[in-house]
Amino acid sequence: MTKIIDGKAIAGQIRAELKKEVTHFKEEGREPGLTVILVGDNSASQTYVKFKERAATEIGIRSEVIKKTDEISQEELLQIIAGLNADRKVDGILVQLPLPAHIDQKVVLEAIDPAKDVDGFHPINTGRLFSGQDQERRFEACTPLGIIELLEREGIEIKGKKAVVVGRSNIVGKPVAHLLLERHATVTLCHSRTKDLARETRQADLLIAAVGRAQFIAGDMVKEGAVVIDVGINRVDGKLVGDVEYEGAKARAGYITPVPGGVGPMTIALLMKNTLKARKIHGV
Ligand code: L34
Repeated sequence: MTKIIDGKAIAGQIRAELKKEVTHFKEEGREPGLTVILVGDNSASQTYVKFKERAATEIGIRSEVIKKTDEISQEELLQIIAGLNADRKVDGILVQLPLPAHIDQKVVLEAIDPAKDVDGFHPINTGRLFSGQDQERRFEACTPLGIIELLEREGIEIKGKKAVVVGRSNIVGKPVAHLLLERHATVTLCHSRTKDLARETRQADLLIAAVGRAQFIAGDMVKEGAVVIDVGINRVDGKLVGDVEYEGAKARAGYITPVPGGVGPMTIALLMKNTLKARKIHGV
C-alpha cells in the first residue's frame, strides 16, 4: 500500500507547535516579526504571500506585507530593505520571487542582512550550508527544509539511502541535495542535460522532483517502493499539478506527496520556524 504523505496536516501540526513557542517569546517581552515584500501583481505570488501572512498571524508572529507595484526602482527596493535591516522589531525579511525583469535579484537578495534572511537565499547562508558550517546561526531554504521535515515526521530514514534530486535550482535542487548529503544520503543531482534520466531515477530510494514542468516524471521512472517527493506546482487548465505523473507514480511508490497538499504548506510552516529561529538569535 502506498502511503500518501499529508503535508497539509503535518504543516498544521508544526504551526501548532510554533504557536506554543511564541508564547514564550511574548512573555520575554517581544514577539517574532516577519516582513514580506511583494513586488508586482503575479497572482501565484499574491496567494503564497497571503498564506505566509495568515500563518504568521495564526502563530502570533508580528507580520507585515509591503506591497509595491512593478514600477518600483531597484534603488527604492534597496532602501526599504536597508530600513528593515535596521529595524529591531523585524527578525525576518523575505522578498517574494520572482521580481520584475528590471530588478537584479542577486543584488536585492544580497542586501538582506544574513541574520534576517529567513529564506536562506543569501550567499552567506548558502555558503554556510554548502560547507557544513554554523548550523545554529545559518538559515536554510524553506522548501528544502520542509522536505526534510516531512521525511523525518513520517519516520523515513535518510541515512544510507540513494537520493536522486531532479532539478538544480538555487531555491530547491541545490540546497536539498546538501541537506540530504548532510544526513548521509548518497545524492545524485540531475538536470536538463542528464543523460538517460530514467536510468538515474529508477535507482532512487528517495526521488525529489523539482524541475517545474508538469508531470515530467512519468510513473515508470519510479522504483518500486520509492519515496517520491513532488515539489512542482504547475498550473494546467486552471488545475494545480506537480512535476510527477501522480497516478502512475503512486502505483509504484511506497510513499508519495500530493500536489496540492504536499510540499507547499510545508514551505510556509518552515518559514515560520525560521522566523522563530531568527527571533531566538536576535534576542529581545
Ligand atoms: N522569496 N520566493 C521567496 N521565497 C519562497 O519560499 C518562495 N516560494 C516559491 C515562489 N517564490 C518564493 C514560495 O513560497 C514557491 N512558494 C510556495 C509557497 C507555498 C505554496 C506554494 C509555493 C503553497 O502553499 N501551495 C499550496 C497550494 C497553493 C495554491 O492553492 O495555489 C499547496 O498545497 O501546494
